[in-house]
Amino acid sequence: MELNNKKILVVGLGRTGVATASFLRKRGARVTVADLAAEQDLGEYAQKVHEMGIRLELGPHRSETFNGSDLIVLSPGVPHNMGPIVRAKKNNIGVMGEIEMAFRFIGEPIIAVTGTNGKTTTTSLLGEMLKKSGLRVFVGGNIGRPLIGYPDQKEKAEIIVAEVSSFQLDTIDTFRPKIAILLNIADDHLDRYPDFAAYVRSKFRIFENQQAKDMAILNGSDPKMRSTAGNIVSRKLFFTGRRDGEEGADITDENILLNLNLDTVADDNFGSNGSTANTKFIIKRSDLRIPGNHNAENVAAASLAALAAGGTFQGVQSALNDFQGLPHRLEYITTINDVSYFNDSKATNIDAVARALACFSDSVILIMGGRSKGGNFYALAESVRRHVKEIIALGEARQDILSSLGSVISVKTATTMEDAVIRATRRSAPGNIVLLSPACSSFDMYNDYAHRGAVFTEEVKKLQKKSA
Ligand code: UMA
Repeated sequence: MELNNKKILVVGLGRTGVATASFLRKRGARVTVADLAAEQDLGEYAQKVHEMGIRLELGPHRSETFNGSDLIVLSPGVPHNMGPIVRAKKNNIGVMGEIEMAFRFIGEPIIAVTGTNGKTTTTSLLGEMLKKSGLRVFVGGNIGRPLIGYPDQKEKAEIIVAEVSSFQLDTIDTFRPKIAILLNIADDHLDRYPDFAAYVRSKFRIFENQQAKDMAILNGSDPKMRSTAGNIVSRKLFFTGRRDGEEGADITDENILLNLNLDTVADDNFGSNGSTANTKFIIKRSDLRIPGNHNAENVAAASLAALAAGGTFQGVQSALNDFQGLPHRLEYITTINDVSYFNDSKATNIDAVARALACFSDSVILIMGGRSKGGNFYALAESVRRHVKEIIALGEARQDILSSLGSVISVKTATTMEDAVIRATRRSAPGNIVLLSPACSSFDMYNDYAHRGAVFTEEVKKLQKKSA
């Protein structure tokens, strides 16, 4: 793809915008970066673009700029169907997302991971399994490290592991992962998609350019995946809900049993791990350091992909022995007066909260809320009835939570995280759990989910000091 001297517009100036602008600049493109925000809100990103001597166009997007470009590259946070982009497409101006651009400059095989929940955990774990198998790996994508940064990286990898979001899949064209994992699909991002069906279609695009010798790793218990699997041309493995004669994994209360034909997996793009056909491996769930059935699924999917990509079972096992989970995902903070505090700030949709609650047998005081993404909070009624003692509702969605779940359980509202943590603590008894698991995005009160999780943790630590 020729970029030299091309007039290219990068839309959105976050991590992706900076990395894309730098990539294009190095290849001689004439780059402009456009962002809706004001300079003071773009902080170090604006500074980096200035340092590269790249033109920055801030404020409302201008159709003249879009229409006057040879190519437009979108950041994931920029809706691909907004007016100026639709008009530019009508004028035959090429539009692609950052992962599509990156794919065209990456020769190494890519394993892509998507799903509503568990993407980052599975991506990180898979990266570790391959590294522990002695392979050189680049882990990036939606995980926070744009894929477009890889081609200019000095140390070359043997395999790329990329977390991809539905937003990123909306703007692909030829993106073809050798192995694609779809973990699960539940209500999310309904503030950006017209309906759930559109979101599901977006997720399935991860398989659309795969060929017969590529591999799809799917959730066999999900009827949506079962019914769509027939349209996927690549080889299919089911990491749960495997049926007789299928390759994949079986998850029992005690074990994860992996069952795949390894000798046919390795092709010229992946190394061979020297194993033979119909190989079976057993992972003991008691060895896992991340809790819950949802994490067993993440482990099963990552293990299948690692073995298929030339990793070793020793590498898989060694990564599992060390992997303690990621911050803001059911992260244990501390125990005060026999009440345990967990930060699950990354649970930004309803399904993620249900998965978190299912991990606790003790009564939970649940702090939830933030900016609603259009989901229906009442969908939590059953898990709330089973696991929750009281809800403390916070942020813009607090009244919505109160009216949706107030008939199921006691719901109190709070205005700040400090207030929420204090109220939750007052309501707790020895043996209870205080869990922040919001079911909402954080942007009404915080920069992002990590900021929200950090504020929660700080408030819990303050309490701990007081009680010491
Ligand atoms: N903007 C415009 N015009 C618009 C919309 C937005 O100019 O119409 C501007 C905003 O003013 C802002 C910029 O776009 O300045 C932000 O772009 P961005 O959100 O793409 O920011 P990045 O920092 O590049 O982050 C993106 C992903 N963000 C989103 O998908 C919303 C990050 O995922 C990802 O880690 C990063 O690229 C690196 O690949 C975050 C995320 O929340 C963590 N992802 C969602 C999820 O996991 O559920 C999908």
